[in-house]
Amino acid sequence: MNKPVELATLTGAEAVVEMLKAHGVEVVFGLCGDTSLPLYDALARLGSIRHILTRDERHAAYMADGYARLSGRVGVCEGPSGGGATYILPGLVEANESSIPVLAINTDVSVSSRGKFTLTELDQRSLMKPLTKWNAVLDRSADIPRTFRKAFEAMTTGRPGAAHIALPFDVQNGPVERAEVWADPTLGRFPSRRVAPDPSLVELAARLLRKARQPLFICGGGVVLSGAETELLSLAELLCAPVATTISGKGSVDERCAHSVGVVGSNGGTPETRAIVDAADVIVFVGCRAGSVTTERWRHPQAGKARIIHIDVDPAVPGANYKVDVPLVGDARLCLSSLSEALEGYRREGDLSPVEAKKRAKFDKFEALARSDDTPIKPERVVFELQKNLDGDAIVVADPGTPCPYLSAYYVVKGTGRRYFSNRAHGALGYALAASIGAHVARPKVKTVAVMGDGSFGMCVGELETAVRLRLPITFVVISNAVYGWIKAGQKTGYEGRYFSVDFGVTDHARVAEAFGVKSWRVFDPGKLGAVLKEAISLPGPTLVDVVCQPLHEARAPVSEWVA
Ligand SMILES: Cc1ncc(C[n+]2csc(CCOP(=O)(O)OP(=O)(O)O)c2C)c(N)n1
Repeated sequence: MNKPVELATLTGAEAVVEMLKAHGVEVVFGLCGDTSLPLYDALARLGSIRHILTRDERHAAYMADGYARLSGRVGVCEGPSGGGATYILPGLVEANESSIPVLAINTDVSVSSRGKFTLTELDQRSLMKPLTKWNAVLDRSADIPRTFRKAFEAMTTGRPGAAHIALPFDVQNGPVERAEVWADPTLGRFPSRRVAPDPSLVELAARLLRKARQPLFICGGGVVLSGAETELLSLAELLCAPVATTISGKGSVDERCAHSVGVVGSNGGTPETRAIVDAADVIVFVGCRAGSVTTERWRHPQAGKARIIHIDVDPAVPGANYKVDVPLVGDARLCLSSLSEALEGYRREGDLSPVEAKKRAKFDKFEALARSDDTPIKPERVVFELQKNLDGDAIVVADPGTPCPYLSAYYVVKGTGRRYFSNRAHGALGYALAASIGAHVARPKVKTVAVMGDGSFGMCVGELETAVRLRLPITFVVISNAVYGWIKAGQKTGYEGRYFSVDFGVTDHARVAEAFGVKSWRVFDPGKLGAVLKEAISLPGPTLVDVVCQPLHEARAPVSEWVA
């Protein structure tokens, strides 16, 4: 029970709420528990922070992640001790590895109950340490203000990431001096406290770019995170350079523009986009880890074939995968604008028509399949009909399986900034539904769509209740094929079609969703898909379209090959 407190002091739980407010937090996603009762009472009494009750903590973290990606603010989620901590973990890991600032608070057993086999007791410090950018277990209520200040600073400066705070029951009830409750509100948004690159390295990079015959940008999530889209386009124009992206980098450049190559790599890239990478003699990676997927296991670009300039806010990234000619460590926006300044007076005469020709070839192949009336419905048709029926400002969230590679390759992002995303760090199935809820909360005026496989549906279906309870006008699209299709396709290409334990039973996802109160359709006929999507997208509440789709092992691979 909360004891009466003196005016100059707050309870620990009240101080937590005030510290969140001081950092500009407006919404918290989470799920209640015994150890969280003081925190819930403080949230109820102190008002102003909206609490979105979720149906499991994993999805609370995914919602916070989607919210952060769209709002530019720290996403906050919470859960109780024990299972609440182990369940919140997957979402925190994804956010941390994807450089998204998410703060998870798990309440905990009392400090005074530690080591007594107390129900739900767990070593939260050790559990979270390797998987977050920063974490702490509170032992005294007096430490609450500085612990929260440190968490926000860690999450939003440098490479953004996730933080975790364990908040014991008795710490929530102890006293905190009101005067200690203060914050720098700019740390509630990201990136905060941007850092500029070393000017001598900027000069070196500019010198290399002046000599480039065919420069190319490969942009990861860092461009959108930094809000560096304008600076990127100016530099690309100056150099007459094509701009390719990773999946997380979609939104770095308007994909309709002449500079845009689209997505490269083994999950969304095509032979045409690969050819553009292979043609470059100077590659500028921007906010991109040059990981296995983007580079098709470090084969495109081939080591030593192109000179490399690598821009990243994390000093550990340049040089991790390629011998780098110039590492530029700093905020992407500041690095790109410094490079433009260093290139003042220079303009490369170039020709983007080969890029245009490759893009045309890629989309010609796509459109031939997208217009097919074959059943089961081809994945290309789903992308095509979605593209036709969505406004350019819509937000699309894709799960792994069929959705991510097909949408990454062929869904054209019109405009810049975050309009399309997927969980590219760990690629856990069942992310998109919850992340779309967070995204919608952050940007309620635009249409949000989540596209998932039926494997993913099985892992997130419970949150349909949340969408119905909150009457969220999100459209969920299920690619229904009764198989873990991506893996079956891997068995086809890599193991001579020895299919093993990848097929599961058919579910009518529309009927399941109807039972939750979601207006739903099950579509077999490709000719009807467009009209159904149009209606589903236009309705004011949650809708679900279950599309009976061709499985990946029978489809034309959207990717150059399957690589692990
Ligand atoms: C939590 C989790 N477990 C396993 C995997 C490995 N995995 C990657 S894709 C995939 C199959 C996806 O199946 P589904 O969602 O039905 O989509 P489909 O590939 O059939 O379109 C699996 C099992 C994963 N990504 N995440």
